[in-house]
Amino acid sequence: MGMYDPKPEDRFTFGLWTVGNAGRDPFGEPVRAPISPVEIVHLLAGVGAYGVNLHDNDLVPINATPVERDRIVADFKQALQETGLVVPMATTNLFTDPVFKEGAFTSNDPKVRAYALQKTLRSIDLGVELGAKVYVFWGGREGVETDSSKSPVDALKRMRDALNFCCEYALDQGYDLRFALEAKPNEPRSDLYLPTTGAMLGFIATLDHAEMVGVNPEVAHEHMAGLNFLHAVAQAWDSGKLFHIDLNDQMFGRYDQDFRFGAAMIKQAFYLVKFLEDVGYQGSLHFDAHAYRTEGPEGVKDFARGCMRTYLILKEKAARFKADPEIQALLAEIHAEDGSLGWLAGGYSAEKARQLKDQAFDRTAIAQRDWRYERLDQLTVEVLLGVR
Ligand code: GLT
Ligand code: MN
Ligand code: MN
Repeated sequence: MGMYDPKPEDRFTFGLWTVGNAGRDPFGEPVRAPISPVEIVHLLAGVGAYGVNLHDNDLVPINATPVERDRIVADFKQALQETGLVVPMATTNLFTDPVFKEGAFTSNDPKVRAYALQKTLRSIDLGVELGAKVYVFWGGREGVETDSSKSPVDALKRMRDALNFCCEYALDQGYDLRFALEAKPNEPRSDLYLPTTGAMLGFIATLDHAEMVGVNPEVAHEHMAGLNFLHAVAQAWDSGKLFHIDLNDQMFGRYDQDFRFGAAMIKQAFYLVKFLEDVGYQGSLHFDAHAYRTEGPEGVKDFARGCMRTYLILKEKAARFKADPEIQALLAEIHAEDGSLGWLAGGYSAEKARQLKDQAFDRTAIAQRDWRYERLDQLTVEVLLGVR
């Protein structure tokens, strides 16, 4: 077993839709033969993944009869049993079918909103039946091309009503389930509501059961918005809301790329892995990406192995960063404090405010400080480039 080979305790998961992606894009037909959910489970077990996640319709086609549904689910469960793979997360497809072209929970049509809710309740049942503990909401069609079509405030109210309903349902059923909201700025709509992880965090605070709702940040989605993914993840962590994470890669300013983890912006991927390992994030490490359209069945495995391998390599680089004496000496210097302002710690008091207003600061002397971040960053790059 090589040091970068994935083990179950690494908690690496893939969606059925990721390794199962057939390579259709807006300009071209699929390039790979479809793989059945049972085959995907075996493929993932073969490359060393821990779990598999799914939308309702990745497993059960939208037109399946109840009898067909039960047979499909039974076959899938058997594959899970044979391989030891688990289903930590499930979600609803509220974006593929034409019924959702104008939105799902936020649609102007009450029938569409009710159908979206019905589909979600059924899909929650399916997810729980398969063992999922996290349920993701990605509102792929919750947005607009033209803002003359609906009020964004109404859209938020509808979204809130739907999530409150789902929370109550899960509680009513006694499900051990937490919800994770996934933001994306655009695609497939021109503008999606709640476009960033930060927006989701603000919205969650307005829900009736905020305690059971967190976020599922995705690298590509924050990068599409030109944002620093690490900072989004850190805010989610700080709020106790990092329930799940979607790992992939994406260049800024491009189409929705969903690249293999670490394929595009390696330094950002490094800081992310370092953060997740440093804080001790214990949730799934889910790869929401797909193989290049140039790839066949072997390339799909290369893609899946590559995601996990890069994570483990970056984890090892993070350990190297921490063990590097020169980096640590620089960091010690950067973070050193002389303790002279210790009296200011621990929050406000009238006395502290008075004392602070009287404190003399030698701005010129303070500004003399030389931070050495050029050296620090170069050392970081050298760790990544494998020369330290
Ligand atoms: C879709 C999307 C992803 C979401 C998935 C969950 S499906 O592929 O691009 O980012 O996480 O609905
Ligand atoms: Mn995603
Ligand atoms: Mn995505």
